Amino acid sequence: MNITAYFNYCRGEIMPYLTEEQVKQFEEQGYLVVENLLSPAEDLDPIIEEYKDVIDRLAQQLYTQGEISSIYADLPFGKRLMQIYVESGKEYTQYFDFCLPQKKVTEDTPIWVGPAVFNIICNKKLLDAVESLIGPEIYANPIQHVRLKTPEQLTPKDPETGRPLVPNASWHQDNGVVLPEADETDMLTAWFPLVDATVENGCLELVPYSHRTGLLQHCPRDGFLQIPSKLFQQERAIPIPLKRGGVLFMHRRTCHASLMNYSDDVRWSFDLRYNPIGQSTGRNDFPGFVARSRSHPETELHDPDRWAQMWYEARRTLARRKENPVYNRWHADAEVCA
Ligand SMILES: O=C(O)CCC(=O)C(=O)O
Ligand SMILES: [Fe+2]
Repeated sequence: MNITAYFNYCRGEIMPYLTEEQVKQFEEQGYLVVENLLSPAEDLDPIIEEYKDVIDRLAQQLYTQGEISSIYADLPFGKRLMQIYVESGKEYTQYFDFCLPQKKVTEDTPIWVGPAVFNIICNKKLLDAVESLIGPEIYANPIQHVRLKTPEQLTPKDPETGRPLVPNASWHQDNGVVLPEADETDMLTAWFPLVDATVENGCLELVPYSHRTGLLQHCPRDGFLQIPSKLFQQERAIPIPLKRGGVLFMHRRTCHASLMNYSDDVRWSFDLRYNPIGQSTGRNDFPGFVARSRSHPETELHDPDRWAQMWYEARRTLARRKENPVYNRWHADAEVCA
């Protein structure tokens, strides 16, 4: 639905959450920052509360295994996580993530699909804003992650390669990580921090208007994808610092990366994705769901337990499969990658 069609639709009974200017900025520049969309106390603190238990269980487990010398119960989440990483020399992102890895899924692959995570995916204010940008039939796309961006100098390194175990997101478009069948999916990224995201602790940076030049070639490098700098105007990049409560919306073709974390604490954020119902999510093996449907509200999922079960079922199915699905379409031997 384009803007005009959408605002005509809204002249009915449902009012758009975002203003016409905001929607226009998103369409023209490929991103939109909405400060204070979420309430830190009502919308974000329940997530932080839930993750306290998650990190507690991890700490107990590692302590029992002799990997760490204390469970660090008194430390806040970020400092506690760093203590665990530094002492064990390992990273545990997957333990906190609400998405499965693309490869090597086993029955024991950790995943955290708790009710506070489900609730934020279905958050009314978030969906109101999403509705203004992609229309009223909203599917929660299963490409969704927690990011625990650790301070540069404390991040454990791979003993063999010397590379940091928590990589920096290099320049990419989110469209570049889906299957080609989802290239025309109107996938919207909603990125928001659980702690204030600053230039110092590694907020995102992006290139306004970069969504207009189509899908760019990505190059596999060290197991990650990166768009060569000659293909876009990296010098036009702007940082997007964001306070708790703010949300950054990005078009699927907006070029973005994350800055280094030079602070002494973890930059903790969520990135969720949504697309209009019926379009390919680009990850067929992962479960999405109808988050909002004005035409068929009875198809909406409201049960956090059912959602968690769907992920456990997907994990079981993937663990039994011999071949891994391949989501990458990019090759390092492409000329532009040289
Ligand atoms: O948070 C990050 O560092 C990377 C996030 C990202 O690339 C995204 O949300 O699409
Ligand atoms: Fe991204």
